[in-house]
Amino acid sequence: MDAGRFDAVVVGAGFAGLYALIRLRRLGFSARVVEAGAGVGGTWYWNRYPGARCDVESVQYSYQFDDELEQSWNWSERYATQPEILRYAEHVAARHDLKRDIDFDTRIKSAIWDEAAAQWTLTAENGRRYIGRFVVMATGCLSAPNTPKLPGLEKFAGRRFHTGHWPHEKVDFSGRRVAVIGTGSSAIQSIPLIAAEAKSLTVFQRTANYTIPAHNAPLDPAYVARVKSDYKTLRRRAKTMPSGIDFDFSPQPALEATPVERERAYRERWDRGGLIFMGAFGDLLLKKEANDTAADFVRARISEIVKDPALARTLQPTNVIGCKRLCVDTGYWDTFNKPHVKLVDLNARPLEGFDADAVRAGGERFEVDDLVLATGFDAMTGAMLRIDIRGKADAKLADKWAEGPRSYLGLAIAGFPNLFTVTGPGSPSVLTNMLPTIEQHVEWISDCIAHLRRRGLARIEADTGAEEAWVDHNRTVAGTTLRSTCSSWYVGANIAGKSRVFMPYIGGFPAYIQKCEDVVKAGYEGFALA
Ligand code: N01
Repeated sequence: MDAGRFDAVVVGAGFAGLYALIRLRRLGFSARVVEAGAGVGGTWYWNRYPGARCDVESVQYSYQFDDELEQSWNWSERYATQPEILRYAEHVAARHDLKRDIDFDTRIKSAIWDEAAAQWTLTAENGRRYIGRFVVMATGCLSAPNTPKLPGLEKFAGRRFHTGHWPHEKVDFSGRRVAVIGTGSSAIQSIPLIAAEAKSLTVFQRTANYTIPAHNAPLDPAYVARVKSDYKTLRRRAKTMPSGIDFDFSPQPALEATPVERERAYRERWDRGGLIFMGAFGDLLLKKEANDTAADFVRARISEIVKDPALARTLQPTNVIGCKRLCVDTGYWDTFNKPHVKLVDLNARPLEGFDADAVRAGGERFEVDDLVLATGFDAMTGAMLRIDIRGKADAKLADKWAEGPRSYLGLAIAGFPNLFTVTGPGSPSVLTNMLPTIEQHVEWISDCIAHLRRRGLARIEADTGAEEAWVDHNRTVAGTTLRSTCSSWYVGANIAGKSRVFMPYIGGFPAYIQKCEDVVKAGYEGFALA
């Protein structure tokens, strides 16, 4: 069943896919977006678990390409909830009349390059075939849910949920005995709300995690008016920050401050709330001794909040703070003071299996009605590799990436001509505010396709040498920070058998933008154009 022939086929209708469609249309290209879900929004379409919200402040987690949208849209809270972000995505789709060029409920299963015709054929699970001169993979970084192989999971007969693939209708936990497996961001956001409803909650923790209070609140209209009166300056400042977030970052090394100064700085940021905590000093992610001072501060807060000292100790993380993605919460630690909430440390009591009505760990049976898997994603590469992507000489992307992803700038892959990745591995992506990063990539990609048209060229491909050099550079930069040192999804450690490679580019958004611009100025250096 032929869906048609397009200048570009875009896979995914999250924020990246929506903006790609807008840009390609504006440049006069024919484009089709193919989306597995029944609506737009990508990660915000799927992650509907209780408490899901963005940990980047709402005035910054928004598009900046559309001045009128920026002025007219009103976020209600400091950190937007999933339903509000989804409404925003829907609003953008309606405002730019995008849905007429999106095929929903259509999951792409393969993408095959035809060298002679210089085009891609994408085939969906429902049999629809799309021909595109270019493919834009807007498949997201955290969009392939990970259900680990837990022993005997299939025996569990109660209700089972995954935070990354949550039902559309409200899940009612009242009167139920609930188990949550995992203590990452999704668990930390959902646990307080599940606990508020459930008869009992048992949390199964493998690695204790750091979280900073959000201090979420309705947005002050005077603050919003100030932001809107000079949005451009805020956006410009944000682009000078490694994270792409207008952020109060102190370059002062923690180890040069006195203990009193450090305590004051951490306290002030803890009271303000959010990811900004890690901006207290410049060396927190560079030196273990510096990092320890911030980690000690958070461990002390856990001891203060959690009444039972033994429980507090089990909840205290021992690894580097900020090595795994820092979490932002509302009432997480305090939830463990509730008499109906229990913590099971899987290190002391390993997970043994499941019965129809129970989780078994450390020789004990924990009877539950509902099981919530907050076990994360096959990050950065999972969504791409769940598609059978074949480039020149029928080479499989899965083979090329068997030892970890290899990509030039996280934008293009040698051997896979005319295929672009938005926020792909090797780009700043998940280490930044995703919205500006997505916009920068989509603009680079669409400008590139327009450049090829102007020059009458049909094909672009990353050079193997340039890709190699970029992968090496990524590895070198990653090696300078503590972030590459722990078992996180950044390095693929959460997926059995996945190669351990630090996947996002950690050199910072400004350096990355500069590199992308230099490549263009030098005539698409590192690419072969034909
Ligand atoms: O997933 P995670 P997530 N047995 O991978 C545990 C973004 N996000 O969905 O740490 C037992 O962080 C695992 O344990 P361990 C954000 O970037 C953003 O929470 O591997 N446990 C861990 O505790 C975030 O980082 C927001 O030892 C197992 C948990 O499951 C990313 O998405 C909100 C296990 C998985 O945590 C992923 O977050 C939510 C096993 N076999 C998510 N396998 C915002 O605020 C895994 N675990 C924007």
